[in-house]
Amino acid sequence: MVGYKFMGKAHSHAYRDLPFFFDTDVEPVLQTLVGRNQNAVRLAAEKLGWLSYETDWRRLLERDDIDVVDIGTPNGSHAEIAIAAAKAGKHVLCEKPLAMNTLQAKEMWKAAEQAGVVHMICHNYRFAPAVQWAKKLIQEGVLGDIYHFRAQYLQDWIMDPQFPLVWRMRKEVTGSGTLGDLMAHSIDLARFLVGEIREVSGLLETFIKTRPVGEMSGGLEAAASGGAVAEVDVDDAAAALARFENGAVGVFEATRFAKGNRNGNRIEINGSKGSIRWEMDRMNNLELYLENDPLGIQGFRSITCTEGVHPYAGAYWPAGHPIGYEHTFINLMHEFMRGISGKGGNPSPSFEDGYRNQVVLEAIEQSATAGAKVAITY
Ligand code: 4PW
Repeated sequence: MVGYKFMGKAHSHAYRDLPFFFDTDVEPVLQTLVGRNQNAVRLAAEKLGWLSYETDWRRLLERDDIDVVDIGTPNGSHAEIAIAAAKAGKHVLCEKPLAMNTLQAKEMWKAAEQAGVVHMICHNYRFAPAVQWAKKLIQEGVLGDIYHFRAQYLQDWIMDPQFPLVWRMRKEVTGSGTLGDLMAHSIDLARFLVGEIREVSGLLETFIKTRPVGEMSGGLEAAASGGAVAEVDVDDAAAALARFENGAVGVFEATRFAKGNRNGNRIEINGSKGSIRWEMDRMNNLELYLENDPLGIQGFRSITCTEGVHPYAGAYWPAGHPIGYEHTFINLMHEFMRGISGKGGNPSPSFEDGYRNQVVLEAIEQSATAGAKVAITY
């Protein structure tokens, strides 16, 4: 695993807990954790349960005892690590967004395919049982024809103008701001639940133009490093309108400036026969409205997706006992391990999904710059 902060912790935990809940032919061994700062990576390796640590990811590639490379680094280094790992015959899991641009993303996908390794991008939210259940209902036609997809991904952690300019706000390291960090998840949910997007109109805004330079100090906390101030060159907020190939329309909103919304990841889908709503704050619940319910008792019902029948839910606790954010990663890693064990082909979301997602992100950016809608071609 390369990287040991927020995502490094989430992934390490998922690998450790995976065999606890799922029977699997392939069991993860937490072999080596990689980070540039020797002291910090040593401490992280101890805390997160890794057998050893390294300061250069390239050393992993020569080793026969490494089968998988998991990339939880800032976005700018994803492509180099993933391509080298795939060429060395390692299966690769990579954090989102897959790359800095579509060119890199395609190279990553092609390199993984050509090497014949298993590849996945870490869009964990689609692994909430309620989201998987929504997919099943849509596939079975329960909602009828889909007209609308609506998504909001709202956070508020950088609203203080003194909040430092960390890597998530530096274009050369991150590619984009809320667009790639947050809206990428909504695009993944849209593609998973509704289908491919064929056209977008985008809008990007940066509210705070300069910030003191600093580093992440924890999950989403930061510390300023000296008095320097620098320009913010990524978006603080992003919005997009979309047309899907199946005729549905989409409205997407992502921001780090929605006071009170800590990790407000929400979707609503409206079809000819019903609607669904899901939000991360109540991740085990799926709201469902069906037009065929008898008059007088029609309304959104809240399905608690903690029964054995709900995807992944049965692997954890007896019916009715909820799971959380960390379990979305465990479910994803379970699919990754199944892929490695040769079951069910390459799992989704794959690097191809990451590439297609990146195409949409790039089109939104182009549209925002040009002030015109952009057609999507893959
Ligand atoms: O899933 C989210 C992200 O993609 C996380 O909750 C935080 O915000 C960390 O990065 C983004």
